[in-house]
Amino acid sequence: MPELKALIFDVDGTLADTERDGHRVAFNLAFADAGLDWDWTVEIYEDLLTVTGGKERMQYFMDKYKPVFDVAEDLKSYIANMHKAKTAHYTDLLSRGAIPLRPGVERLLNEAREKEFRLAIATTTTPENVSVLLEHTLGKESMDWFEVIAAGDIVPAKKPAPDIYDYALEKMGLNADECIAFEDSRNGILSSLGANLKTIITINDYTKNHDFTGAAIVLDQYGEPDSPFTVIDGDALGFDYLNIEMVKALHTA
Ligand code: XBP
Ligand code: MG
Repeated sequence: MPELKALIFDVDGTLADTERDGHRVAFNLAFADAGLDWDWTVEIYEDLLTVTGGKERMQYFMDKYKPVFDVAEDLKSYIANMHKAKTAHYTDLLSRGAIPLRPGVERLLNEAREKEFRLAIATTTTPENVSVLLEHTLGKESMDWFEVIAAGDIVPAKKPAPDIYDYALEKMGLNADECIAFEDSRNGILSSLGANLKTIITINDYTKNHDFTGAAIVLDQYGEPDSPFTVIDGDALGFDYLNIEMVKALHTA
């Protein structure tokens, strides 16, 4: 196995728990702006999360839950406009500090930078959403920590397709076996494994029952030196919080 050179992170659910109290809330605010009484409850949103991409998710919702809903204009541009409003609400929420990073994320990123690992992001969310999260958690300069931020419509086929990871690898000029991916969901791991990347999973409330076959390890969180992770599946190789030594060991294992 070649030496580990880069860490590639998913954003939603992995860096931060953005779905329930961020994206979901922003979708509902955009629906209200448009005069719609649609309410994406915490429960319905679990089903909606089977589709990645906000525009694609709205289309799926209409097809499944509002089959008689009709708009005068072109449906694609109707969805695109409503999605713009959703992004505005989401960035507004996050710029007010609504969502923190998950435990251990900041520590792991700092350690990776100290040890000169290369960093990238591979996500289906809109680029502005990544910037606002990073700026309001790690500071403005953290945008420069990631040499590639592969996000949103930059590739036509979103996760579970491997395209977004393939894109990040190509931009970095690295092979999959020189990198490791960090994910939280079934669609995420299908995408990263599809790009031949070893993948470390941290679960959250929405993804705790997902199938993570093929993961290097499944954890509840990265943990901190004084607050260990719980192993959901796999061998933690004697570690009790995720640091670079453990990431390297999982990459070689
Ligand atoms: C993230 C998503 C995104 C966000 C919404 O999935 O599915 O669609 O929920 O973002 P992953 P946009 O973590 O697997 O990348 O509304 O900006 O599309
Ligand atoms: Mg995710």
